[in-house]
Amino acid sequence: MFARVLLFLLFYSTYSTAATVEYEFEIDTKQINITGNSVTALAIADQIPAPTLRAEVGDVLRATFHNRLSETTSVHWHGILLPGIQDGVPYLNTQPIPPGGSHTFEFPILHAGTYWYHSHTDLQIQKGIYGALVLSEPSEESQIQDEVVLLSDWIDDEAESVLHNLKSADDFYAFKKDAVQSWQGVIANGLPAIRNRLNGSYSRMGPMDLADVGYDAFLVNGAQESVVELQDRSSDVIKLRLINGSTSSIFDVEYAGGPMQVLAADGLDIEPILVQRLRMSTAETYDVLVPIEPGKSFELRSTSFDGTGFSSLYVGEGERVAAPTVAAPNLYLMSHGEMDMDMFMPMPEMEMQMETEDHSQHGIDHSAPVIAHMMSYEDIVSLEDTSLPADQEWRDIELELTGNMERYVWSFNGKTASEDPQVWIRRGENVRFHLTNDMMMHHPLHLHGHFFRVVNRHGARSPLKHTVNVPPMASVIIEFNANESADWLFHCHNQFYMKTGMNRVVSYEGSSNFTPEISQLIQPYQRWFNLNEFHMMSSFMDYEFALGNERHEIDFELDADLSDTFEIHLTYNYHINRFVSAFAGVESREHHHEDSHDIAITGLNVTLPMLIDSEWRVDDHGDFRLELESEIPITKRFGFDWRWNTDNEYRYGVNYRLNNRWSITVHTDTEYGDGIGFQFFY
Ligand SMILES: [Cu+2]
Repeated sequence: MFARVLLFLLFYSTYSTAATVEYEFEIDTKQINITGNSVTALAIADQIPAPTLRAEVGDVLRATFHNRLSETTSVHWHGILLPGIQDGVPYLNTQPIPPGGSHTFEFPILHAGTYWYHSHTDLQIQKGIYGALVLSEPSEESQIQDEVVLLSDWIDDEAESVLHNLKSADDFYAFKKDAVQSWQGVIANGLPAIRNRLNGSYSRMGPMDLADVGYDAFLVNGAQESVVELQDRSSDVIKLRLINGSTSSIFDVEYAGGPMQVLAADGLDIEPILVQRLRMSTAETYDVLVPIEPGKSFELRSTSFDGTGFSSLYVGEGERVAAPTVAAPNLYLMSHGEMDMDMFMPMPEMEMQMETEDHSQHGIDHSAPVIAHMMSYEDIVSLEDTSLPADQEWRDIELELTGNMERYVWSFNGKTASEDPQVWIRRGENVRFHLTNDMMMHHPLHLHGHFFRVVNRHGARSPLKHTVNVPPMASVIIEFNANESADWLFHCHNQFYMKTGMNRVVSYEGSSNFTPEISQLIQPYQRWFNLNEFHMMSSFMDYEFALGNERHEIDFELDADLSDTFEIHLTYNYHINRFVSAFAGVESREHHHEDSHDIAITGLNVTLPMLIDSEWRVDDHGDFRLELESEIPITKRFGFDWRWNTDNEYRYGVNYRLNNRWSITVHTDTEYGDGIGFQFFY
């Protein structure tokens, strides 16, 4: 009875205090200086991150944005349930905000939790358009201080040129990050590393790296180092609302003051768990309680999981206590099939944790085991039964997470969004996505407008989330109640994977508004990329040009010496899959006035085991030729490359890399002889 009265009061108070919470902001450029260079970023209300928006369940949030940029923009509300038209995906749900234009979002707040909002246009998240969204229950009044911790990644380069660089060379940033996977490194790591490399190459997988972009900095609340000042409260803990608002980073988060008690995942409360080091994938949120101590300043360190850097948040003022340094992973010893599993603290450490004094009613329960490093979702337990309605039909959808690292094209089931834009579901179904990652990169996948169950060993109490990471070579099952209508995006939240094809529109039969015209409009603004590579040698020059999208590519190659020999190729290539492309074109050549011809050519390019590129071609005289080539990184800077064909023509030589783009090269060639010079690409 008492509970019922309380419930009534709660409801009544919700009802009576319901308000319209209004925000009004401008979106404009902003000069910022993270690395020592002043660069132009994008900001909401002149702030990076954008202001934290707060509202209570039962409120109506009304937010107006004025676009002062010279490009369109948009605002998406990540992780919350709201009417589709307010979801903010340009063209699909909400019209983009044109330059000089404005847009007002207005929607009721249906549930509490930690969420965020960000641009869904191009790569604008990378330039600063993201902020926290904190929703609370109206009755919530806490003695515990509550702080937003918004993690992100920063690079001075234009986001578009980062994408171009990733398209140009699959290891473009490996050099910057000092993560070139050379044979010197393989051998230094002994037999397991050699076996790894040989196995990987044999199955045609390039050397493993965890992150593609070499960032200049990692940020917490907009800076590499931030401080939370403690308020004068009675509690000996503080609540941190962790948000991974990065563009393409995954963080390992650790607190210097002891294990964190994780209270909520992706905004929803879970059975509290103690975690020493918490892996946060792109776009996830976690609420944690951490202990505080007067006179101490504990570090919360968020390390990019490729080990290239971290941000530091100091909680409290006083004697600084650093969090441990997370050792950079040894990529040579990481096998392609390695699974990420949660690791528990060994017993002695657990006992140590248990010895610490017991905390007050708001404190942290130290009798529970501590997860040393939480990397999967197996230990997350929902507070309630999350089973889907038993009387609904099931629909199973297989989505393989596929891609081509070399060409930097990402897809589901081998098809980019432009080739296969839609997944169909029906209202009133239980929809189950079987997500299988065939690749060696992590894919944090996000479904708009729904919470889904991440099926784990806790069965009926599998947790609900809006973003789920699928690690390399792993499978994850998610399922949700199809209780919405129209169209919602499902995509990889790594913005570079998303913008190169890894997204789908989930459409409800009968209410979808998705048309081929909209499909065209929501495609990435840039689908065609060009690559130019020059060899300027003492004995010859070679120029290669490629212009390609996900599937089609025009290739041009000219090599010539300074007198009487040249060769020109012009071909059209159709990329069938990651390993095979078909081509047709022309070759024109003149060799020392003797051997000259103009021929039509056609054939296949096939990536062979050991990562050898092969070209199988016939010409219009019926002559067959097989050409093989590959590149072998000997050290970080030295590389060896070779090509040979069945006409017994060959070229081989060594390169010394000066930086990402420039190398000094020494080569010998059957047609042109020996030479020394430069190699350059852009
Ligand atoms: Cu998002």
